[in-house]
Amino acid sequence: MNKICKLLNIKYPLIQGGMANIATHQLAAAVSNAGGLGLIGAGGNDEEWVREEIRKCKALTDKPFGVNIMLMSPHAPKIAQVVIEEKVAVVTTGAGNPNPYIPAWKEAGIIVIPVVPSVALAKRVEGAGADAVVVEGTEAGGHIGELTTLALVPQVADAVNIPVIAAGGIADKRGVLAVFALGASGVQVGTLMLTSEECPIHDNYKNKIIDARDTDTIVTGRNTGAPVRVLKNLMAREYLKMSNNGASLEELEQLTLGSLRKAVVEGDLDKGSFMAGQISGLIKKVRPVKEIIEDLFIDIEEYKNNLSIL
Ligand code: TUI
Repeated sequence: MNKICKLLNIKYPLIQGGMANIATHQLAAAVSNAGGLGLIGAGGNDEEWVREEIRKCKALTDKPFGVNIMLMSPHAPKIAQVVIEEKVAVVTTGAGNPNPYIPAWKEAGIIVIPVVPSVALAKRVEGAGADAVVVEGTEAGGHIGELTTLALVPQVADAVNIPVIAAGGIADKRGVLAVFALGASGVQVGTLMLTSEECPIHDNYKNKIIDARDTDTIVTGRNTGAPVRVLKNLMAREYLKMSNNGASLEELEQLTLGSLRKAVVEGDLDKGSFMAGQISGLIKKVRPVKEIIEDLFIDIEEYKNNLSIL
């Protein structure tokens, strides 16, 4: 049996990305009900919002699900406590080093899976007691590291003994097979789930991904230390101008999270920040979560056996 399926008690070795302002209880429950691991993305929300989302998710599924904690958020310390109080099965973290929280989570019996952008952080979280790591390449949407999935996954797989889940650039069977060949035992998908029927965001956001070409994403904030991949639009160009003119990290973070909300809720094509990965160009239609997940894994062994190399 697959290591990730066993660790998480799920049918398919798939985690949904913990996308800020997007991954609400509706999406998380749909993914868990379809046999993956759904995540509630805490993003910049406070601990009471997260508590409510956890309770709403429990009402929609009896399958395991998790919470993603965005560590740059000022609410992260309190959310770290709420996941313990609400007995969440799995915690994933992003945008920082989760080590200070890991002992308390392990004490509470929570499965801890940090998202890491480097070998160094993968080793550090393994040493602190993480159960697995999500290794996210720079192809991903949102806040990203420097290395590609192709280069990073095998290096982390060789450097740690815990299971590796690959993220960044995966949206079909070929992507799944590729990262398994690199040493991953599971996948995390974000952009692909953004385009699911159950994802509770404005249709303009989904359509912008469906319409995107391979070259339609851009990275803002590379020179401020908070690189964020988004679909190209007026907002992205404005952001680049502001950061080139020396705006502070805090100002830019405010701008990003505020404009992410504009994209998600209002579908504002000019002022919204449409976080999405480089694989957007591969995604051609909005489908139900169950269909998306089954399409990734059903008959994958046969697909693998048909690969011809030499
Ligand atoms: O976290 C993500 N993706 C995100 S978070 C987000 S909300 C946001 N908005 C504006 C600015 C910043 C965040 C949107 N998308 N993915 C996981 C991820 N984690 N990518 C990169 C990292 C990361 C980076 C540095 C993890 C750890 C890290 O460690 C630094 C340290 O302290 O050692």
